[in-house]
Amino acid sequence: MNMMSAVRCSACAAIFLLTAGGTPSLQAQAPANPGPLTLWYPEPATPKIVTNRFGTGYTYINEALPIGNGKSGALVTGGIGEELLRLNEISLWTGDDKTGGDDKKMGNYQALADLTVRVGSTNPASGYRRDLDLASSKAGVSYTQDGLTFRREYFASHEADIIVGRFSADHPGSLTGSVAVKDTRTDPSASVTSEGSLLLLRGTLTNGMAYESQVLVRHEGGEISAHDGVIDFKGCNAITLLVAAGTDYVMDPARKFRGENPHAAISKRIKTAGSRSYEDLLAAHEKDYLALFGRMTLDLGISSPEQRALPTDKRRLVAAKVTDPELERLIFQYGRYLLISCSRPGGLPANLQGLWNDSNTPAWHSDYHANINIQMNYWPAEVANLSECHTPFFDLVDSQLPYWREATAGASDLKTPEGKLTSRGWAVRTSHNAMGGMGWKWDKTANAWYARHFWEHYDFTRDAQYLKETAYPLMKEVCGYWEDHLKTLPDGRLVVPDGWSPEHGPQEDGVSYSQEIVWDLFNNTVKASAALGTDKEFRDKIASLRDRLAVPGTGSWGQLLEWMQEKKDPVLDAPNDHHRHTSHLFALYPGNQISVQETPSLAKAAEVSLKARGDVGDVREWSFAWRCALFARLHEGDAAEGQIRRFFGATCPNLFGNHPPMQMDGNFGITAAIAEMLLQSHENGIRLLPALPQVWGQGSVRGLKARGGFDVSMTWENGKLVTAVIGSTHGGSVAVRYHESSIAITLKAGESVTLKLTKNDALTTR
Ligand code: FUC
Repeated sequence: MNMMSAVRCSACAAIFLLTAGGTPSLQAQAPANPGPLTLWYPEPATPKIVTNRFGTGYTYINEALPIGNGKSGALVTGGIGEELLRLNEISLWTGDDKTGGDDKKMGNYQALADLTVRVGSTNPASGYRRDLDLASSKAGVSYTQDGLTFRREYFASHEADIIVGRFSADHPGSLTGSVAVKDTRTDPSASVTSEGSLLLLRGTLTNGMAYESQVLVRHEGGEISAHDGVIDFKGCNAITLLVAAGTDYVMDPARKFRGENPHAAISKRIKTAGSRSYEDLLAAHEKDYLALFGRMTLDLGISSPEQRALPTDKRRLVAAKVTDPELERLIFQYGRYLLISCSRPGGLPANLQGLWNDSNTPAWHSDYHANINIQMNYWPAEVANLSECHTPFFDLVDSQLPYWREATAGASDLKTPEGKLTSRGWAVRTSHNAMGGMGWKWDKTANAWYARHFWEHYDFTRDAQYLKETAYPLMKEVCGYWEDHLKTLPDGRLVVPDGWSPEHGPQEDGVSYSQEIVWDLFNNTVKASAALGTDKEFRDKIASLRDRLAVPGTGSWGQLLEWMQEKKDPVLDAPNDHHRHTSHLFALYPGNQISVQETPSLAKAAEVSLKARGDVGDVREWSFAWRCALFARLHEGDAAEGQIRRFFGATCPNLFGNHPPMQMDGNFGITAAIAEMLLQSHENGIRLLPALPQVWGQGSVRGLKARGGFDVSMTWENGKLVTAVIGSTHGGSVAVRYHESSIAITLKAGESVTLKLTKNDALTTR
């Protein structure tokens, strides 16, 4: 009670920013009606300078609001009198292709440029609001200053492959200022020129990668003039900025990842977009975005007026302590928004920061990280009905294979138990870029974990052609690697030699993480081969290898063992081991080797381990997301919801995950975990509301996806299912479960069925 009133107090108070150095002071107020899927703030992003082990820099990425079209994006800071957009292009990387595992040679994901718009004055402003509306994929800034109300609107159009910004005011002719673009590097090769209404930034990175950004400034009323890399505008009614960016990167190993200089394509894009009206660009953007985002709706209950009145940065901190169902809905949809905004077919996959970056030496290079992170980025893709957004991950993996194969074949760390160099398949290091280059340390079973994503895409979509042409060949190749690399123990069991439970404990044989991931590969490959009706002999061989794999054991305090032998150690494998990774619980989630229904005693051991791991100490934003999904798989809804609250406590003001520093995997992971609380389909059937917490007594969801090509919508009241509508894309039979009740349904392609509960809580179609 005390906490809420303190919060109410700070929310209702007018906020004054008294600033030094000429920035304006600001009087802000809560907006009259923030939309339910809107992040909003009564002040501009106020980045600070921080120093951490990755360097010193500003924290734009913690504060600014992200927009993205899958390839390029911006962080919107919303300054008064001076707007700063940090621009990004997802392929802009330093580093090389053949790096020999050297992190430095692998390079860094780069920030592209700073786009600055000076407008109005530095006088005090009132009624300030900066927001991001997930329902329409638009960011906005508005405030009143000098008797004028200024408004800015931003969106990143996938359809037109540009970023659009529009500046307006409520009196004609009142926009006067300038637009400038600046490279974020001190590289002498970068140049900015302006001509007519166009700004042009071009540069070349040290690895030879050419990059470019063009900004077209359109004005309504007044006049514009270009000089010295700047465009001035004077007395305008409105200004529209069209921003296009690109590099000469291509996801093609045969061309060593380099294609055409981007200039011609960007010029064409700007010309095409420049001939369209703002309204037309916006309408096309919303249509394109909603075709993905609009597939799902979620309602987890109603928040209090006090919670609703809080700006997002303050609200998240309260939501870490007291359930805020509308903010929990928002964080679910934020993961979907972010995935749509940074991972579209034909582009690169989401990296550690999605596609947003405010630094040229970002944390962990803002790379592709293979021991949990890139996988977690894609956990929500299928279940949260964004299957297309999964494909950049597959394309990237496919494009890296020639390099990964070559590096694997030459790696003395990856010799077979007979001491031979690898001759089949590939492995991947924990860090990699998108140009064949890899950094820190082999993650020996990441190949199999990557393969799981290929299988899952098929399992959810039932796209047989994709299975045959893309997923199965890759899975088979990884099986080949493991056929050659497993070691036989004297008792005949098979173990992964010299594995590591990331990033924890010693390297040794038969680590649970490695065993479970290889089991998962073999199990999925057997299913894939059966689904295709092919390779019977190979399938039987893989099935028998799977059945000989050492299975994680249980330990002296009932825990699931993280290593083959229980450690006699004060921390490792002890009840007070709070390490951030829950690697040995892979089999519970995202894997399915352990489940409440099929392996209850191992599920119990996993529960003991999970509870001991706890949520204090070395726990990160992504750890909470994983723990949330693990509790969901154990059907412990209240504990899972507790992890969503803990996740809020590990977010930045803009709700990006805060490891620290900022990291995006947790945003995607929490979306997947919330989906898992509502629907599961890993146990050979569909389970409805398996982990509904008490605090979500009433709600509904539309458009979740289940394995087998099913979609599921549900309503519930008083913590109990009311209706479930199950549709099938490809036709098929499935067992549907709700608590102790089960019903078998068979649907034709395109058909759906409505399920209800009888008086005895049994599922029925009548
Ligand atoms: C893994 C984690 C770290 C961090 C890094 C990017 O290695 O262990 O916590 O998330 O990835």
